[in-house]
Amino acid sequence: MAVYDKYFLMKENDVADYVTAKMPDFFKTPLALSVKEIGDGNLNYIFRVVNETDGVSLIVKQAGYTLRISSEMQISPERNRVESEILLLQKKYADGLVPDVYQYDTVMCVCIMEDLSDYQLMRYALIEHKTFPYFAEDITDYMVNTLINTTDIVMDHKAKKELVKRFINPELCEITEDLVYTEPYNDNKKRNRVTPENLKFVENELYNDENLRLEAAKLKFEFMNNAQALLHGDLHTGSIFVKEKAVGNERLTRVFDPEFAFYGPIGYDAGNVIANLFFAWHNGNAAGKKDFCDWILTSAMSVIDLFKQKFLNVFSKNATDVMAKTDGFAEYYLSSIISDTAACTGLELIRRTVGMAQVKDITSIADKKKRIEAERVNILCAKDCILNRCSFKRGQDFVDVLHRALSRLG
Ligand code: SR1
Ligand code: MG
Repeated sequence: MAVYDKYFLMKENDVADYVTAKMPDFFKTPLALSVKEIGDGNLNYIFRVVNETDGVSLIVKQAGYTLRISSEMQISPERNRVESEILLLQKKYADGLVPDVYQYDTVMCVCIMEDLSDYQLMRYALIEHKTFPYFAEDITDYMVNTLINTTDIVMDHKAKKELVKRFINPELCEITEDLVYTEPYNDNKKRNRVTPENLKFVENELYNDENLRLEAAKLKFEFMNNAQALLHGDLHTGSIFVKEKAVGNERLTRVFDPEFAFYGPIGYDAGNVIANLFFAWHNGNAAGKKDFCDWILTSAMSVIDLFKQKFLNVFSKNATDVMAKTDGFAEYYLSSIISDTAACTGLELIRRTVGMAQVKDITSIADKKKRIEAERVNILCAKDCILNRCSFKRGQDFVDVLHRALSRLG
């Protein structure tokens, strides 16, 4: 039997042997393992392994040296270790909201984890215009518990610095620094993908707007230097599973894929959630799904308002830092998170509209005119979020900004 003491990138027909060697007691005999590669993300290979005898299954996730999205992009597969350790840590803070990790292997860069195939990827569910009434509750539980509990507000400062060190994640951060905080404002690596009919609009509104570029530059250095909390780092709707009906007391929302995790500004995670709800709104709007669009906006508003409410609760229960407990500090700290959230909503809206990694919610809008308009609204809305970030205080402000952009386009 192979010992797997040297890395190689597995193909479907390598995985059954690997799993049998690594987890000999997981499956009952007789073994009839079927393996299918089901990944459709930008980076890794995901194998679903099912024992056809009784339907018991698991997921094998392996990182390669090059990315799926581009063989020219090389990144250490060590990201698999980051992801596995983060999921184990997050289970402590947000049990039931992340997949269980069974084991990980730092030689083969593999994580073996719970199969969540009875859930649906949230982005795809939203493209089918399904609604999830519990989403705002669940995602704010996840955000508040994983974020504030890893800050200096709650943690012993030396223990927190150990986590900063352990999850420094420079290569994955560099992708974000390039794709989110740099290229959308100048196309310096010529990797942007702009819809031809919007080229002039993008040049005027993004590439030639010096004021916007200055604000994006300030935010980039905030991202790189504000080690506030242990972020998910890529909290879009393609990193979230959802289902409509729970079995037993399971949660309807599960957050996975935290390989971009590092210590950064909390608003980065929160802004990703809001922007990706807006993408789904555009998809629903283009299809004339009014109820769906209303639900999206109500959810975006609730995400902000519930986050604020829960944040203050956890703060008052868990804060340990003596100075942080000073009257008024929690509100001051939270208000800067909400401004960062507005800014990061804007950054995500822009980068998914003109950058290298786009989202199906927008690219699958078949009506050309509607897609062009959706892209323009994203850009106008994003600029408002970035340039006026300090005026964002509550959920309603995040709904108003989308309406302002829609009315500016006429
Ligand atoms: C090169 S990776 C492109 C994008 O995919 C990931 O999900 C991140 O969002 C990253 O920016
Ligand atoms: Mg991902």
